[in-house]
Amino acid sequence: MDEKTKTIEQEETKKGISRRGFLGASAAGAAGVAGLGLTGVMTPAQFAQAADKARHDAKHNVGPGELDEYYGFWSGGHSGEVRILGLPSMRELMRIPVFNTESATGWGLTDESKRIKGDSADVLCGDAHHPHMSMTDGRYDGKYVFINDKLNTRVARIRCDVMKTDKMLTIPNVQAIHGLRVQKVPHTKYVFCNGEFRIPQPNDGRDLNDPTKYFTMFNVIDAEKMEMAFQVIVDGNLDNTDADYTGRFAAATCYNSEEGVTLAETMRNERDWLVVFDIHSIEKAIKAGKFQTIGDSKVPVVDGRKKANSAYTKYIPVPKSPHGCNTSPDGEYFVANGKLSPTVTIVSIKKLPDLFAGKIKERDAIVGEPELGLGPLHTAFDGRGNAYTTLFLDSQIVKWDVKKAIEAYNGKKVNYIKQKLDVHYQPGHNHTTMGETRDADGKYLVSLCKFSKDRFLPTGPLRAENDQLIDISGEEMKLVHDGPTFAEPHDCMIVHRSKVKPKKLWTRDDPIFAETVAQAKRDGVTLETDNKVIRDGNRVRVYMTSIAPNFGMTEFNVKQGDTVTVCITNLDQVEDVTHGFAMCQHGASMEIGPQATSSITFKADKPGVFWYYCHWFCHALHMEMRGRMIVEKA
Ligand code: K7E
Ligand code: CUA
Repeated sequence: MDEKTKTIEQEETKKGISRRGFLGASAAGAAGVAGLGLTGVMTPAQFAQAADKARHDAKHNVGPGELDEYYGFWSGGHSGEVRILGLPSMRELMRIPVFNTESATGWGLTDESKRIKGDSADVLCGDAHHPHMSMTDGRYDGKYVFINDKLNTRVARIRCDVMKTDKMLTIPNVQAIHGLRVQKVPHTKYVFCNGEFRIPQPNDGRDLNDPTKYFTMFNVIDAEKMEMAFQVIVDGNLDNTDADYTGRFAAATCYNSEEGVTLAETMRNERDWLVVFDIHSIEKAIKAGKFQTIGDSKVPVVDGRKKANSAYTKYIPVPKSPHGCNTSPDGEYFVANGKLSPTVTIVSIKKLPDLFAGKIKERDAIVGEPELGLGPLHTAFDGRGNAYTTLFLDSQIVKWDVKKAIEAYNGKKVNYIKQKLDVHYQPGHNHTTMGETRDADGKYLVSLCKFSKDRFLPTGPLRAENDQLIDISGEEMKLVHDGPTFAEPHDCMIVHRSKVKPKKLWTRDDPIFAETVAQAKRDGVTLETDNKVIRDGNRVRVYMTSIAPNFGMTEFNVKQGDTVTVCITNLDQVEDVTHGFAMCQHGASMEIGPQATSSITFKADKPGVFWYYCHWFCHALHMEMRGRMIVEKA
């Protein structure tokens, strides 16, 4: 958009007649009429029905220019990224590169992103499963979203004020971080995440063919520092996890209690476990110095295996290879989803102190085990006492009444199943609006379906998946939207827009580029005013400003073989005016947001003239925003 359009829009906004508002109102009006189907003659009953449908559709319709009520943070599975969707429109608003490498923003290419990636700067792919927002007193606080990388055993943090990844950590001595959740109460001091695969310890070539010596661990990260706090050795393979609303307990589903290596070996037992961790007693032990370390790692490790009979863990037997682990928003229950069993298991969190005190047995903590259908994977809640479980094999969401399921377990003849809704097809995770917090509001449920089959135009052998939006505000679940997505959202979380406060511009002292600013200072460069080339042996640092439609420097000279760092400070103060820097033939490309400083380093290994240009549309003269790098023969 050019300056003129911007000014017109600003003027209109001041007068309260912006095009946005106008478009929104007229579109909603048109949709209303179309929905009523005012063609031909209708009976009063048909008319009432059409009016009802129109009202229903309008409720979920977000017209052009209108804003959504919720932000959804979607994991991008093996694409490695996180996506922001608006709900209920299900429009994709933004992509946040995390474990992937991304061309438009330069994520994984810029010096800043490499510093954030740290020891995994050279790793270019990942598998993002579980995005979860930090909380204070069991409520989203809008600060961070944490996400795991199963593929390379990492956890990353996204800062929600700028919607960029700001920290990344490789977890030591485990392989494949899967389940991830945050401590809900008193606040997110810790991020809990599961090491899934069992490996030799340390994994340095010893015990290769002796799986009896392998183990994995439950991992606890200091959320603010993004450093390891401690690890807990466990039996079996950890799958998903969640935390309670007292701050004392976390739980994890755990399969392969057989500790087998082949598929047949891992499925022998009728029951595996929900492992409960007593975070307080682990903290106490570590404070008292009662821990070990593994290999080169300095992270405190405690032994929470069954045979260690510790105060740290309890293994509650649940059927069979359980998958999802979900805490009810009233703080009463952990629900373990049966996967290979048609049941979910309800564990009373109130009974856990007695279990840890030795007053009751493991199975006594279970208060319900309703049979729901085939392949229960994940459960979500509406804050009104109902739970919604995905049935992978049945391709359904089952809505059930938690209290009645508990009554049935106690022998009462009641029907706890309220409705089964077909989804399309094979759902994995589901998630309700605000459903993993005390603020569960029961408005929408998203079903992340692994296959779309016939729901969209075919796109060759590889097809979109299908994220379906379901209205759960009434007695009945109603499917209101099909949303194609690229590989492969495992999970999402949905937060009311009032909880998220994104910035419009970068602040000059942002920690994401603090190290780049410090280097400029060492070079005697004032980033906001200087356009300078600093030579330091065969390392060359090129500092320039950008302000639409100009780079501060239209040419610079280097020598063949130089390592060149281009550092750009975007002086534009206009919202939404991002510049880019792309250097032809050098694989270098990055975003420079308004008021940000970004830098990228590459080798000038060929003599010649190389144009650089701005690749984020910024101005009517955007095409002209460019310059030459002149590389002299060595
Ligand atoms: Cu695919 Cu949570 Cu990794 Cu279930 S997970 S489906
Ligand atoms: Cu600057 Cu396009």
